[in-house]
Amino acid sequence: MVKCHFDKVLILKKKTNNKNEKTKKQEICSHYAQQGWLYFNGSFYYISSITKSWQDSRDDCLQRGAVLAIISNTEEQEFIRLQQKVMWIGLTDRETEGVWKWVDETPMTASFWYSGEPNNFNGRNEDCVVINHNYDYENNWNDAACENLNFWLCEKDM
Ligand code: MAN
Ligand code: CA
Repeated sequence: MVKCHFDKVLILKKKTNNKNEKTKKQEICSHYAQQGWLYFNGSFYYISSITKSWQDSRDDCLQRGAVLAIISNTEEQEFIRLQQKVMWIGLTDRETEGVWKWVDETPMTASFWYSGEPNNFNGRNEDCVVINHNYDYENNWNDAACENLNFWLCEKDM
């Protein structure tokens, strides 16, 4: 069975839970790990091996019972950029230009734009966000045309 490395908060929670609860969590974790999902800080992440448009990527995540990744803090951004892959995440301003919203309708609070982004490059309409290839930088988001084909990242809460 694949063991999952839980963060401190979960370990503390587990101590107060009964044994069944503990085993259940480990089983869920093992199940997802076997299907190639990565575990980080209370969520599972799925990195696609093919490329799709932003909307098709979004639909794929929904079919997996997940959403395109929602990045809430620096630790999560760090974990994601360390995957070293150009991937769609669940952020868009396609409803209202310049108003960035996550796919769960929450407004963008923390942001990690690469230098010069977002820029609607060359007057193109770039309404969807990818983790770009500047993995060495803490800030590496880029706004890109939603029709572009990219790998994508799904996220599912444990
Ligand atoms: C490409 C695209 C743009 C991006 C620029 C940065 O043209 O990925 O979205 O802003 O590169 O130079
Ligand atoms: Ca851009």
